[in-house]
Amino acid sequence: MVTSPVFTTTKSEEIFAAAQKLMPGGVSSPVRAFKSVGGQPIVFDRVKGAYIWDVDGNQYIDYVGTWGPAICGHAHPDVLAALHDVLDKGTSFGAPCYLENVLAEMVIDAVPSIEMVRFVNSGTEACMAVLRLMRAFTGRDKIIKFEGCYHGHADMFLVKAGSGVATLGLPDSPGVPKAATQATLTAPYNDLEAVKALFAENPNEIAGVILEPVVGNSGFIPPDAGFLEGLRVLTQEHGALLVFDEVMTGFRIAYGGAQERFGVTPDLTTLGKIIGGGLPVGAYGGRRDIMDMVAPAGPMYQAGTLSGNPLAMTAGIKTLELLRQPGTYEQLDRITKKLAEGMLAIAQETGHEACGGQISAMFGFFFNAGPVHNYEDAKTSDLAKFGRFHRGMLEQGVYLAPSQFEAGFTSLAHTDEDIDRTLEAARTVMSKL
Ligand code: KE4
Repeated sequence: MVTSPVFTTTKSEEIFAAAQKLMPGGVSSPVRAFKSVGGQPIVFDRVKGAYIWDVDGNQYIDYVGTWGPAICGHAHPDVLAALHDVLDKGTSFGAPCYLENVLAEMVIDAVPSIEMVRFVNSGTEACMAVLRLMRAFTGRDKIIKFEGCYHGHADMFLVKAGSGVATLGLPDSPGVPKAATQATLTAPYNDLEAVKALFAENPNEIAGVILEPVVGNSGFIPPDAGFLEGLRVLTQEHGALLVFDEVMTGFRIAYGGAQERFGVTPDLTTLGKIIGGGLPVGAYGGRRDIMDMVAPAGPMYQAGTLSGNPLAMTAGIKTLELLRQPGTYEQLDRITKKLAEGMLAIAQETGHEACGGQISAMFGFFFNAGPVHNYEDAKTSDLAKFGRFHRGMLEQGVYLAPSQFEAGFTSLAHTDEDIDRTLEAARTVMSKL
């Protein structure tokens, strides 16, 4: 582990200052601006395995993994080699390509709910499309989402959303017309009674319920025992669809996603991140009778110029091939458990209230006595302390998600030494927080 003798971010500062004149906030996505943790956003130069190098030459152990896709480690040699092999055949066809069949078959084989799948270019697109499909299939308009869950930035979902919306403390984004969100009902996560009440108040009007089966966008919040099962029963009782947004959890919580791990099969699932292996991909899929409504098989329209492009398919195929190797998820669970348990133990030893945990390669903790069952609980965390902790860890060569309302991600590239080094850094920082 080498960080520059004196932690300097001079080049990051120069580049970021120029970026702010060119792009709103200097970034291509808000959370990258470090608004909620303060300090100088880090400009990356290159990534490899579990590590990042910034433009000032500082090296970091990375627990963001480009927000999930780098689960096999950044710039995995097998993924890069596979891309090199197909690059000369072209980057986009805008026409059927055998590689789409290959990745589709892998997704269908892996994810319990998916009998047919449509590829798109981001998680946002996948969630937009699945919302339209829920409404098209049921003939109903209203949906239920959960406070603090994030399903991309489409208008209908920017209601008490998580991730960057929560990070920036935005009530609901300006520019979203009331008409776009008046059919979006919300309930606290893990609150089955609130969902029952919404169904009672809106009989035969709710197309479905969409949720993160393990929340990563309010910070890390797992489902309470019985919550997912309860939603499955409730939606069936009311002729509504159950949709798992597994853009973040898909192929991370288990090879078959949270639905495999928790044994609850939704009607529809959205995917993204990992299935693109670092290139832009999203997908939605589910029961064949529902997916048969999607154009041109059916009347529900959805399209995309770069959907299913050969490069993204190739990176996704190779990534899933690596993940389906025996022992993958045992390794991810072991290394992440060591990290999460170590962090909480150190917080306690150094006198800080903290709670959190991990499931497979997804983790998180709050500076909060806990327990944290939902977004309201998460918001009572000590955000200022999280900001100081984040800065301190950066200076120790550890890159954590720059927001209390994000989850952390490990990869197959993280070693025991990396975890030990991270915990040593956490002890140094927490003892001075
Ligand atoms: P994208 O449009 O960013 O590919 O996916 C949107 C999305 C949908 N559903 C879930 C559960 C998600 O976590 C996301 C995106 N996640 C954020 C991180 N919390 C992406 C990072 C960012 O917005 O910059």
